Amino acid sequence: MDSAPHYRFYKEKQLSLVMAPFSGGQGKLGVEKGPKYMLKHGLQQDLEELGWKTEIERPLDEEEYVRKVQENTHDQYGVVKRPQLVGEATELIYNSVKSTLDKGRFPVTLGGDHSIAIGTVSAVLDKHPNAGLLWIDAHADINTLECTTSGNLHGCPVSFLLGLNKEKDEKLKSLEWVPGTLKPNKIAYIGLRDVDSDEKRILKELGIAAFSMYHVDKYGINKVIEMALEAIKDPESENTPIICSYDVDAVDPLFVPATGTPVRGGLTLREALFLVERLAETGNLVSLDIVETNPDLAVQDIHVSNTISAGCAIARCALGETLL
Ligand SMILES: [Mn+2]
Repeated sequence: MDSAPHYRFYKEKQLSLVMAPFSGGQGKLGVEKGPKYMLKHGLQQDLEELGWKTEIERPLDEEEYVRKVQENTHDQYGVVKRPQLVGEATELIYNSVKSTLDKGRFPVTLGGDHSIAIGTVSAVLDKHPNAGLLWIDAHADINTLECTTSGNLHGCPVSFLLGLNKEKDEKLKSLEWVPGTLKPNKIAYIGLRDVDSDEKRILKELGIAAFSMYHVDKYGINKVIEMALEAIKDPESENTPIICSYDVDAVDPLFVPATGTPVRGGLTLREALFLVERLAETGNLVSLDIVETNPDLAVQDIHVSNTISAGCAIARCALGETLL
């Protein structure tokens, strides 16, 4: 049986690893180290062995951005932390993913915190306006600037993608570039288990397809994936491009302990990998983010290798690795 996925939106098996070592969307330094740890784990070579020609893109300098995050004293909007920096960094990532797509290459963006998806998803939607977005996460990340209580923008990217923050203010100027064209019926969540009450209200009001761990338990992961794909599909075309933004905190902290906001009761490692194996099998995957690995949050060394190897396995499975 030949089950090798064929990635129908790409002529050739070429991909770019877009390094997004950005930590300014939240308060814990170390998440910027995720991309280089995944490379050190051999991700590029593993993807080459799966038949991909690979390149590395570095839209932002890790040290420069660590310094910018640490030195920041003025970049604040109400409770919202570092909106200018997040706007600047995500625009650099947006441009990098855009040029990757223009070259016919599959963008695999390694974070960094989840705010970087403001850039990646916007770029893919420019190229594939009818794409559906799967947001794999313990959290909904849909807080608006008005309802965020932590002020951390990694809890807000979906609200920007949906265009829910359109206020004009000098301090938000650097986020004005975000097109915000995602439609609520083009996003589905899988893995939710820690959703703020305002976020629950927004999900209900907008009628967004949200599959929590309750649904995974009730229906099983395969059925949940089918329902999520059905929810975001374009009725006009046979194949809907799929964007996958994968926060490793969707996976249970037993398997992925080194992440900024772990929540118990998550996906098993096999469910986490099956999810992307199944997406690869559709042939419709057009982009992938893997975010929120933070080696500095490991209490023991084994936590680093568990987390990083899980992140790399997610990438490999999304890009065609199969068990048989
Ligand atoms: Mn997230």
